[in-house]
Amino acid sequence: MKLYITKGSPYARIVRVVVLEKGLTDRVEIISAKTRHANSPYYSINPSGRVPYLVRDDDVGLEESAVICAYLDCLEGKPAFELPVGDQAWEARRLEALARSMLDGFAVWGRESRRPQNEQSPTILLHEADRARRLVDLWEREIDNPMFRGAFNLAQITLACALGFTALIPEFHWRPGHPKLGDWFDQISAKPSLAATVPPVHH
Ligand SMILES: N[C@@H](CCC(=O)N[C@@H](CS)C(=O)NCC(=O)O)C(=O)O
Repeated sequence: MKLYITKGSPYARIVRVVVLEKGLTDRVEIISAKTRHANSPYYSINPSGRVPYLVRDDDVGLEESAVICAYLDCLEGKPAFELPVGDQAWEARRLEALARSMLDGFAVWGRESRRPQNEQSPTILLHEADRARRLVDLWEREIDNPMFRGAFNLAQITLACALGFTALIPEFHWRPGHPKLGDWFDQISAKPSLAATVPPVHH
């Protein structure tokens, strides 16, 4: 199988972490794609131009990190990232969605702040900075949830990749006032699958 990524994409990182956690490195070839570039050859592979994108062994392509993660998790019939049972399933879904919501905002902010200055929208930058501040305040409370202490799960992976992406938004200083979230992030970042997929930072 082929997994198209960019090294900076936090969504692709979520899938790369699952590939490592599931021990699938021999079955999944990781390929860097050229995204956001007129006439990129990648567009003939994935017309949406987005990463992550998994081309399965039967040549069918899959978009969406959550869909690709679920596919890879079930590939060898021993899922490790399935939802827990009962009420905990809703808690897992809620927290994964909340982490993804924050990540979606960070992604917009990061993209906007990397545009040439004369193309940046001050309105978008302010909107995303405000959203980010509200959400890290919320996460400072949510991080006490037992879901973030137990076995590695997709809510944890999504949150770790969201916070990891802030290295690419140097104007966002989220650590002050959020000591529990900072401690959690430092601890989880030591996991080999996260350490191996840290986004490169160019300033
Ligand atoms: N909801 C998608 C988001 C994927 C996404 O936004 N990828 C960005 C990189 S972080 C991308 O490929 N952008 C290229 C483009 O928009 O042309 C997922 O979870 O996989």
